[in-house]
Amino acid sequence: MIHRYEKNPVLAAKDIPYPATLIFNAGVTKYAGRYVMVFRNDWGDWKGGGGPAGTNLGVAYSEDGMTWKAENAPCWELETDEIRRVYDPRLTVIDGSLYLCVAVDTNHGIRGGVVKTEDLKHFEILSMTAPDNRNMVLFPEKHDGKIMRLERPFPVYSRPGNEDFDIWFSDSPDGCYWGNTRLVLGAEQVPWCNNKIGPAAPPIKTKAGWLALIHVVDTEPGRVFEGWEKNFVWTKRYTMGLMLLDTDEPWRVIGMSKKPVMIPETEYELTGFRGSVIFPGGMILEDNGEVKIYYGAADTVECLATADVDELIDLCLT
Ligand code: BMA
Repeated sequence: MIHRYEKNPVLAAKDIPYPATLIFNAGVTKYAGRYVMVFRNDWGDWKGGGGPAGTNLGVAYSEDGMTWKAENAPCWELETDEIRRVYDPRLTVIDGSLYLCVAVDTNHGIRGGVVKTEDLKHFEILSMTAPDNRNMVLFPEKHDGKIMRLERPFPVYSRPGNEDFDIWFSDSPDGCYWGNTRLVLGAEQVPWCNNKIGPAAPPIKTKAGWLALIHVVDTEPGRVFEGWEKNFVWTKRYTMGLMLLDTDEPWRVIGMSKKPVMIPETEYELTGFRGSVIFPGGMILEDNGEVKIYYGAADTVECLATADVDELIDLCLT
């Protein structure tokens, strides 16, 4: 039902005309007549087990969503006395304006940033959540005049298990002030999850409701995956799931895939900085009903898969 693009990955370090090592977890949308991708670039000697020299965001453009060309320089690198880096961008166009949600590592925790840009050169941070929160995505339409988002705070003291992190909803009149916060989906509601879940790509509007990708994490005692980090044993598997949200009350789940929609299987998903990771960040619905899904694979390269929108909806409802 999900078809991996035969020329995967669509973007990798070799395609980037500046220092680049891990190219992954991109946001993708259509903006100003083109496909636009903003990707995460962790550069430095990762394969030797060293740490990152830095993380920046880069931009690539495409005419068909399959063949991408990166710009000559990174588009955004944010480092201040307090902020260490921005990463894992998700893109949404609302009323003709381009927004990014980013994860922001700070000296006092991980925060979710909502950012507006017109040209992908200048970035205005509209708001940042309190820590810890990330994996935020915006809906492409306002509801009752409000911008809507899904987000994934990560409470460490108050959940009984190990990283039982859930998906939440909130909305805002302006992108600055957020409220109306509601639980959308608990990690325990996803049958194949025994760790955490998070929003993946910004939802797309369908006749059946808002179709939203999620990432779902599972672990098993003794199961270890490929990883490049020295002195760190990587044990988590990241799979892809789907949920369907009510059109008028988008915090209400009306359907969900009962099994993973995509599991790491190919060499480029199993092998890399962190093997067995599929981390979707972009989803585009084409006029003919094809859905393009963009995902980071093994935290190392950016990949594409396609599916039929009606089949994805069926997966949520059966
Ligand atoms: C999450 C984030 C993502 C990453 C994933 C798998 O916690 O750090 O950026 O892709 O882990 O390593």
